[in-house]
Amino acid sequence: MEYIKNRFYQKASKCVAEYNKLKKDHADKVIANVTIGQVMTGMKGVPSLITDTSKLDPNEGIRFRGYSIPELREKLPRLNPDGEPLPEGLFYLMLIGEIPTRDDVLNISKDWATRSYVPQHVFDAIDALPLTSKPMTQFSTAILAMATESIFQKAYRAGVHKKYYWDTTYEDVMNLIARLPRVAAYIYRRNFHNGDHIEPDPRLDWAGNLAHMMGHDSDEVKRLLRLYTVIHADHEGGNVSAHTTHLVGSALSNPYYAFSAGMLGLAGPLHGYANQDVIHWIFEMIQYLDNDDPSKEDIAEYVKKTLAEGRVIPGYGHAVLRVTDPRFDAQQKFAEKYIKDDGLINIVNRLYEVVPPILGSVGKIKNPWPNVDAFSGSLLYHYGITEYSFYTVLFGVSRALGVLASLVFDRLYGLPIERPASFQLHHYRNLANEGEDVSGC
Ligand code: CMX
Repeated sequence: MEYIKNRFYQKASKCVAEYNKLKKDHADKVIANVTIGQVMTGMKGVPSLITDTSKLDPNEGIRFRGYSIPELREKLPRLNPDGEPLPEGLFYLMLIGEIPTRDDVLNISKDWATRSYVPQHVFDAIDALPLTSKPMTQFSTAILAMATESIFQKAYRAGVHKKYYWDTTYEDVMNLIARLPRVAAYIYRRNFHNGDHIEPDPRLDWAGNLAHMMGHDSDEVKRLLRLYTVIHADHEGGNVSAHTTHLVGSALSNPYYAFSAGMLGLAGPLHGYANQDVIHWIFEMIQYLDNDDPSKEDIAEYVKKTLAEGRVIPGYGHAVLRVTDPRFDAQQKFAEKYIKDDGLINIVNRLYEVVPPILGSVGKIKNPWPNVDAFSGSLLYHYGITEYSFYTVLFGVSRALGVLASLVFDRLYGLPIERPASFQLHHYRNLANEGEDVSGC
């Protein structure tokens, strides 16, 4: 589908001109001050990245190329009038900046289907790991094993001019995205269905095929995975999975290396792993209370117990958001529309009433509201995908869309190797005029 690539190049070339002009004419313009507090809290709010695919507003949530999640659900093409938009359409939007036509979206589906072949050695690499290795270990390993296929790496070795790096990166990105559902489903079937694998159906869309290969072939699961892969696709550039992919990519590591590293960041409990932790924690609570329909009072008791143990409440809080995550809202609305009276979803809804006031009363927690992970597991669980240690892999399949679209931009802009400054603690101490260094740090 050369026309998608050409359209991207035509649109994005204008951005390259703008990037070059800013760099040339305004390099010395001061845009922010950095505080010691920001250094000590993970560089929160320090403007230092360029990411065109999406922007996160603390009080409104994510916008993909200016469109909120409700707007995307209305505007992006879908297969059936009452279905969910296809993630292919969101990818097009993030890459090209325009809402695609239905034909554009179907063409990407077809393109990805033709690119989806996964070499046998990737499956062999997965199979070489013990079944006790976590699904995210298997996922990241498989992506790394696929680096043998990198067209960018071959072109680089062959001495291609740097102005063409974006082109082979685009090819790697399209191939990698196309292959991820097959890899994810392989891990799922290996771990939870005795290695009884299901071949892809090239007539299906990307997310529909994922549901099919996982063995959850119903229209309901396909609809859910389309929603799921749209809302998890991107969250601007500073989150750990996006930033890691960008950072590793900035060394001109190939897209497989960069994305494999990004997935290891997603696997952390403060990031994507929270989607499995939420379900694990709820089951722990049910067991502790010996009650699978706990009252708000019971839940409050368990939330306080968790906090007293110095643990976090998974699915709550956010580094940027200061309101309920619109991705949580979208999933809650989906549940209201399609699901009647599910025990786990009832608990998730009750948690939403109980947790924020308790977290708010702690004082130090900047955002007491739920994030995307607070809801996602209960929906998957409802539809029979109960193996929650796998949930972060699904997050990862979706996250590929945003972070890899961004990697193509990185290469087109020719963004340099990333290299922030680090200092010893005493440097900050001196800047703060804290007097004599007695600690020796
Ligand atoms: N439960 C208990 N304590 C929490 C908390 C929560 N849900 N959220 C924040 N806090 C604590 C922090 O651990 C921190 O404590 P210390 O000062 O003792 O270190 C304090 O409140 C201040 O943190 P913050 O500035 O409000 O939040 P951060 O930006 O540091 O962290 C996040 C953000 C998401 C890591 C944090 O809210 C958290 O750990 N949440 C639970 C895990 C989770 O749901 N992660 C998924 C996020 C979405 C995603 O990436 O998928």
